[in-house]
Amino acid sequence: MTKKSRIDALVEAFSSGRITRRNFIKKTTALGLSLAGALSIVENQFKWTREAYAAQVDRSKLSKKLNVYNWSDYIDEATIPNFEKEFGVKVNYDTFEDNESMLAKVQSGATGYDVVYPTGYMVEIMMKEKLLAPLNHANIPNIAGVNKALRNPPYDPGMKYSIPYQWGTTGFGYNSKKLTGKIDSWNIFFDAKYKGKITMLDDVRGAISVALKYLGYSLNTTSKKELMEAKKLLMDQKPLLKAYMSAPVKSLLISGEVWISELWSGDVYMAMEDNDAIVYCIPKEGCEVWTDNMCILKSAPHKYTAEVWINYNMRPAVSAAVSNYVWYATPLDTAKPLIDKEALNDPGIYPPQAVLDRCEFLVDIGEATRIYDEIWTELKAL
Ligand code: N2P
Repeated sequence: MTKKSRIDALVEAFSSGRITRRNFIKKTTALGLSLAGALSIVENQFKWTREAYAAQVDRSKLSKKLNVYNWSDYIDEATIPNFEKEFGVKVNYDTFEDNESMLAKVQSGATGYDVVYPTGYMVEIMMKEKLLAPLNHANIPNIAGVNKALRNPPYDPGMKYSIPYQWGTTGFGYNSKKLTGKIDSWNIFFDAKYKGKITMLDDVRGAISVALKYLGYSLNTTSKKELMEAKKLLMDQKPLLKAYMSAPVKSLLISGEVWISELWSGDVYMAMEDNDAIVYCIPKEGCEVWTDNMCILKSAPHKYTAEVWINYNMRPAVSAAVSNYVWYATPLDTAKPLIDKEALNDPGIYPPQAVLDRCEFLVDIGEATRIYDEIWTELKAL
């Protein structure tokens, strides 16, 4: 490789966030580029983002308040206070634990919510139900920082109604002091020796996905036969479960009361902060990979302020602060240089492509939703 092409490769690595600004300067100057030269490349790469941040907010159009409905444990402590201080807008912040209950609440009518955070398949459902407002990208210039691979998701090509907030996987957390031997499969969820120590997500698609992946099926199957097999497996599993429980299970994992939990990547890493025996696993059979998205409801009372909120959340420093706090992955190339190296280099948080290839995004399964719902109702009633 010539010096020039090595420098070009570094420019590419820097602009896509694979190496930090500091490393970029160190490596290019080691290759003989002058410091001024390296700095001007850095400047250029970030010119468009700087211009984007400077996009003027029309303060006269801001509302006094903004109503935000997000997943629990999914924001940095400073995100809201900083926004309130900078824009003089009071943020009313409510949380939910699963997509379906968020949808039910929104469908129930006048919630007053402006911004909601559905997972990709739920964006699809909410678009079909005409619950979302199109986004005015002119008010969200930081959209330019979204990673190429995430700009045209199948449920919303071009991000017309949804902008990725964070992404992650739905594998499991386990207590490595209690479980011995090789742990790399969903099989432990069906092992009677862990009776009473297992939890699954309290969420229809999340729970059924485990059985489908364990059986080698797609987690978007609409085959009645495959779904009935999954149902049988889950019915037999139910006596082994401590509970169906989502984000709140973290405290039980930390205390050691629960040893095995189907759970989202970042939530497992949050639990790890308080108990270093906890390990996150993306099982060999594969699992769900997802993006959660910022969307504005069609019924939003404060649409412009909602766009200002979304744009604020897409500032590299704001997005990176969230990721660094909740251990999920940022969808923004522009935020990557600000992500803690410990997280960036952790394959449980930013899995290598070969691992992602085993994972699937959920899609809206249309008519088959009824079968999933029936299975779920029976399981919960058992
Ligand atoms: C954060 C919840 C992540 C949601 N606590 C999974 N889609």
